[in-house]
Amino acid sequence: MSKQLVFMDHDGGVDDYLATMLLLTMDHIELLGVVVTPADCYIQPAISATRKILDLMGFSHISVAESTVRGINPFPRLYRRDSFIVDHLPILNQSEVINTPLVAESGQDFMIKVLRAAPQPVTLMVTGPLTTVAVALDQAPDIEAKIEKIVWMGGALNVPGNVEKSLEAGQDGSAEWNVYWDAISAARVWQTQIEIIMCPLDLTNNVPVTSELVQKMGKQRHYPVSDLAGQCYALVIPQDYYFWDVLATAYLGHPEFYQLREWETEIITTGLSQGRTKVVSSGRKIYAMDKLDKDAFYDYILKQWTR
Ligand SMILES: [Ca+2]
Repeated sequence: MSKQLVFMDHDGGVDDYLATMLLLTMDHIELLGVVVTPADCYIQPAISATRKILDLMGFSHISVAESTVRGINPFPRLYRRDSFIVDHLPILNQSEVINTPLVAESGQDFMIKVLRAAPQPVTLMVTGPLTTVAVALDQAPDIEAKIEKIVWMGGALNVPGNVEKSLEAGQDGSAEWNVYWDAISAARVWQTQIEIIMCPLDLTNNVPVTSELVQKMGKQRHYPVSDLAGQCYALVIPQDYYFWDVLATAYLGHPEFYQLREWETEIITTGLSQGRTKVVSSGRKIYAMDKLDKDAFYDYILKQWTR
């Protein structure tokens, strides 16, 4: 059986490194490349940490690229700082050199090149804003035919967003961060015919990262992956943290854990609700991950980190 072709576009948060690691544990997936979008991170440490993770997990033949797109509403600095911490974790700094290549071209150009060269349509796994995808589509509309589907962590359909009104004046609390960073690009992707399977806050709100689960990772006593995963989760345990990017990515491993539901939606790009993914009749059809076999998901995550 041929492997499922996947291209990863993440935005450098703690959750994004874990999602990348999870993808690398899936034997039926061939990862064609990784692009980092400069959103929930500072880009240099995010690129560096990503390459070190590929090295650690034995995938240094996969190239990484730096997207040079820009968003509209920056992520809070406090979130973005985590990229420096992960890049400095001892377990990622045991070697003098980084072997995973950083390509010379921009992330958006690399995405176009990889999609054009792929022998069959590719699944885009996107765990940050859709800006790099939108810019690539604008530069090379022909790649739309090479995108099998987009699996995306983003949006809030029938629950409040996670952009806090107290942090962001001019926002009514309806937006999810990955949309809010650049709602215009999300709307651009909404204009395509590409199948979109999104993992919205509606679902992730039910799947917290618990102390119990993180401590179980320690008890598994595996090295180095379980250790790295546990350190990443330990970093975020003081805040309310959920399986966002990891939950979206696990869909590629076990779609049968999820029930999808179709919605008609539009992306609000202006005004107080900018960044909202609004359910509207005769809007753009998307699939949202709606229900989850939570026990199976938690078991799967623990199992995948035992390496
Ligand atoms: Ca992310």
